[in-house]
Amino acid sequence: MINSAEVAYVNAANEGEAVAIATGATLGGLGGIVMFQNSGLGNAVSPLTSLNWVFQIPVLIITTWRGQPGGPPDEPQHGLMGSITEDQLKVMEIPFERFPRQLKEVDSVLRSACDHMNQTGRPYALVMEKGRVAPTPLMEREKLPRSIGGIERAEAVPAIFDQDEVLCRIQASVSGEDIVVATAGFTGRALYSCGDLPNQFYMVGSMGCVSTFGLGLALAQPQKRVVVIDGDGAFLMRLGALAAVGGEQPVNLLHIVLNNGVHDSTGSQATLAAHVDIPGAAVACGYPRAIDLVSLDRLGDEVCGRQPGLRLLHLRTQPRRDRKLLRPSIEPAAVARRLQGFMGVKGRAVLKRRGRIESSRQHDENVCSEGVEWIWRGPAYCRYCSLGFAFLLLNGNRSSQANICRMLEWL
Ligand SMILES: Cc1ncc(C[n+]2csc(CCOP(=O)(O)OP(=O)(O)O)c2C)c(N)n1
Repeated sequence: MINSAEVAYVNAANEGEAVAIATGATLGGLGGIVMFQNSGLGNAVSPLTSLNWVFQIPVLIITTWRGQPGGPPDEPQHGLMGSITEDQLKVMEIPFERFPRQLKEVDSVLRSACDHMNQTGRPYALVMEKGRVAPTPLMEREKLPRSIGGIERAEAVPAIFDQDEVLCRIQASVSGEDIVVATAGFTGRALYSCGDLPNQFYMVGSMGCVSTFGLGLALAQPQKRVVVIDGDGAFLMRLGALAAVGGEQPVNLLHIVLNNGVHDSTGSQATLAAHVDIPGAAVACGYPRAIDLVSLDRLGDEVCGRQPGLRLLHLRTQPRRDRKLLRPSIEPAAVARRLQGFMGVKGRAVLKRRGRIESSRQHDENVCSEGVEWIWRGPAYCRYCSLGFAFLLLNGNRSSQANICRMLEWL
């Protein structure tokens, strides 16, 4: 799968982030599959229980079975996890079966998986015993060039904004075509209070997964921009997410971090943000640009400007005075279906063969979304225009294309 040109393989630093990316991709219309060693099943529990289950967004999980009882001898660290792998899946209400032993079994296994995912909207797992797949050399993946951007530091003393004002400004500044995803706790509820819209997604749990979920959505929906609103506590909870997002550099993702220095939603305990350079961390993880914002007007400009290029906006906000925020009256699963309707995605589980190659072919008219002429030259991946596996060549010259695309990021 990692080598396949038909699969958009995304690397994650943590199994939970992998689940969140695949979940965003599934919601956006691609079939999300997650592969990991069973040692990492625990890392995936938060999104599996409070994102997939709640919003009814299925992913297919392929987990190895190290430490399988009765299986070949294994290392001590796999013993307990090996013996509880099946129970963990059962407790999370994730049906599973063994990973197929022979090619001829694959169709029926996938049929059971798809039937379950389509009927329930929830994940299905394949548990892979040792020796089920043959070793295969991995192809070298194209490496992204180091980011050429940088950090824009606040020249003035950073203002401390009111969260409601910030969220309502973001809502007013996005285009009607953008998708807005808000992190767990007060942020989603406050965005809902600014106005409930079909392009909005309120995370209710899976703290720390908002940017990776947004990454999956952004990859699945290259024509739309995804605006992710994060909290400092959530951002710090899964710092590995930065590396996953920075590794892909989706040009249609805008990551906004509202830093109030506390876990406001759960009693205002301090986060560790006071000694963390949030924009610096983003740029260190591959974000081309990160900005410390000191004015709401600049926020509006940044949000409504349609400059391509992954960027992070960092704002300081006050802990809330009004703590009696309404919870969305719309159920999470209905929010997910509504967003799918907004994106024109049908059905819940879309485990059909549709990867970036197909989505990039939407651009097969010699003009990329940024208006640059290009020539289809077979499968590869343009990092600059987020056109999926389209390898862009301008006048047959790869580097001039890359430069033009880079310039476009800065327009
Ligand atoms: C894995 C996980 N741990 C804890 C929680 C409970 N929780 C929900 S929101 C929240 C605080 C989030 O803090 P932050 O991101 O700084 O946002 P703020 O509450 O300040 O708006 C916590 C701890 C959760 N939903 N998931």
